[in-house]
Amino acid sequence: MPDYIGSDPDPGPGLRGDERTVKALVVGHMGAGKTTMVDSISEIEPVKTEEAMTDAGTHIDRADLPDKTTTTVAMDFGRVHLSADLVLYLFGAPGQARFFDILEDLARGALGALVLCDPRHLAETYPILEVVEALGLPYVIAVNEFDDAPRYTEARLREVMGLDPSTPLVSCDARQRGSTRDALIVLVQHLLTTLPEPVR
Ligand SMILES: Nc1nc2c(ncn2[C@@H]2O[C@H](COP(=O)(O)OP(=O)(O)O)[C@@H](O)[C@H]2O)c(=O)[nH]1
Ligand SMILES: [Mg+2]
Repeated sequence: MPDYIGSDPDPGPGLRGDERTVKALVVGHMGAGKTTMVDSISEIEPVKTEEAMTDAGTHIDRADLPDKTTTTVAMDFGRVHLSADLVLYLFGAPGQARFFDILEDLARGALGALVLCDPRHLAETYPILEVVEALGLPYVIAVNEFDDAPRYTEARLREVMGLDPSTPLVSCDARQRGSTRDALIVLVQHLLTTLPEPVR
């Protein structure tokens, strides 16, 4: 696949009428890097719905992220051209279990999902995988390689997350545009191989 994603960082906020659009989700547990990922790749100023985390939420949300002062309460939204006439709309969906109904709403019309996870909190990905699978969305796992996170072999990651051999697994640095682009290319390639041919 040609390296179109992100090749034109400034196509402007408007879209031409002849462009085709693909909707995909970026899902993952809280702190996995969803907002960071959408920020790193979007050609438009990403729409964020971050809210300051309140004391009331500290027992529910992750208390072990002392530097994290905001959390996504509805979604992140970004846009990136996959090619001159193919546009990917990215919806970052909140990871906390109490927002799963939002995830289900966001999944309408989505062709697939990038499931982002932090290797320090692999177990937090299970409930998200359950929802993504229940929604019937094809997905790719992207392990966000945080600096101080353990580096597992692919075999170990697959075993721990119980991944089907056909599910692509990539590692990425969500802060890096090129790395995010590579992960999204794997997702789109996966969608091309899993989605049925369009009816003519
Ligand atoms: N070192 C490192 N930090 C990251 C990476 N991705 C995200 N972060 C940081 O991890 C924190 C949580 O990321 P965020 O995008 O808000 O997670 P979200 O809850 O999934 O939207 C933020 O402070 C990010 O700056 C990464 O790849 N490497
Ligand atoms: Mg977020």
